[in-house]
Amino acid sequence: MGTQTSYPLDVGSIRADFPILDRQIGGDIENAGAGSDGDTPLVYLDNAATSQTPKAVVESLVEYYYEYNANVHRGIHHLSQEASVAYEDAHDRVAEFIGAAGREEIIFTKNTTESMNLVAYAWGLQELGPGDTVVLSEMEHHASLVTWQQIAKRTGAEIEYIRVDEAGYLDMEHADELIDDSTAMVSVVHISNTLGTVTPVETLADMVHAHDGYLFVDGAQSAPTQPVDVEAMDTDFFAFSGHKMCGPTGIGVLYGKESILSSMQPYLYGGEMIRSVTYEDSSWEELPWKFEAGTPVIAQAIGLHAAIDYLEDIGMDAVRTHEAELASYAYEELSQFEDIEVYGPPGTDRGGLVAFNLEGVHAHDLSTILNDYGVAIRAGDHCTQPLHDKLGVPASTRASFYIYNTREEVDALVDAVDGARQLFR
Ligand code: 7TS
Repeated sequence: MGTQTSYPLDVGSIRADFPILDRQIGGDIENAGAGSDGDTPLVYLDNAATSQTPKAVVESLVEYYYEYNANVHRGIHHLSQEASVAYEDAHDRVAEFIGAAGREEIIFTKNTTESMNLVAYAWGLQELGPGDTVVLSEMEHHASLVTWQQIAKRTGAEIEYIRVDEAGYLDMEHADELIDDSTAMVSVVHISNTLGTVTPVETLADMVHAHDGYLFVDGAQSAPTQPVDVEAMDTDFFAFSGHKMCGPTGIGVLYGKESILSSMQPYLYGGEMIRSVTYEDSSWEELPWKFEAGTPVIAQAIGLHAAIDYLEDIGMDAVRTHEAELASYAYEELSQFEDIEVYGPPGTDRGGLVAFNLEGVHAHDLSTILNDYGVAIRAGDHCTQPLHDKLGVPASTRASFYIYNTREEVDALVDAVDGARQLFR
């Protein structure tokens, strides 16, 4: 196995920013309690589910709570002013990070799932009806698939699925057939969290705009791992989660083109999102506040700002190169075993994750053995049940990589998988 270590980024110093990576863990999942230690070094390969948090982000949260914790927008006092400025700055920072025009196009939500529900409810319920289609792909996460299914049921719209071919690529000829004048929305995952496939979203934007429909790109796996430019992509909506990109849990982002967001009704009603209220009626605040009802995710937004600073300091191009190298190395190494099936396209033009199955062994059993080796991966359907049905398996095992992972950790994964193979044979 190769152990050559030339990285596009300084993994050694990055790892020092993540104290959790020094943990030694125990093999006994059933009896694991918080902080329970063992003697096996942690190999954390579950980054597509959630990434670890660097000191700089934790410190930004501590600073907020210790020094300027206050509610935003309403206080005329000093702390509220500081918190408000930091909260608004976080919108600006996110806008800059993804190439949006400004803070009016950046709405903070709880996560990618809520960003999708916001558009599905606020735009979908208002705009969709019988005769309209919503075009998804066969590799959508449930966050998109389930949400659009429900909105379609309520509005009489129809869902259509763009095929994923044998190799794991989106069938763009099929996309061209499906997208027509009835298409009101194309909602696709940017990088599949199961196959690692990268969707050609620019082409889909052209296709759907030619028919006056909209494009929603699920960036949950792309925003953390590669440079994103929503204007170059020409997408109408884009969503992602802070917790998959070194940020805290509890914050997601919805980007929307200002012209579309302006015409949409609010999703949640209450304080903070109104301009004026009488006993008879109410009017709405400007963007993005119209969509941020109630006390917003202040600490989380400050944490996300720090996470973006951290990632951009490393450089998103370097993050992408690192991810692609580790994923293609893992893909090649795992493919060498004749009893292992690896899913999704090979090569480096893919996301930083690899899903696979060991013949005759359930993914959950495999993951239990891997845990004995200290290797943390995800086993299950990864919220892509219909895609697993299509692959003909109930579940898969998935290793996903991030900035602090090394080739040695890929070797540890492959050794552990090999150990499991011997055990089960
Ligand atoms: N879309 C994609 C492509 C995802 O990978 C996920 C989370 C979501 C949407 C939803 O994100 P959330 O932050 O709202 O939960 N994916 C995974 C995963 O693959 N394992 O755990 C969560």
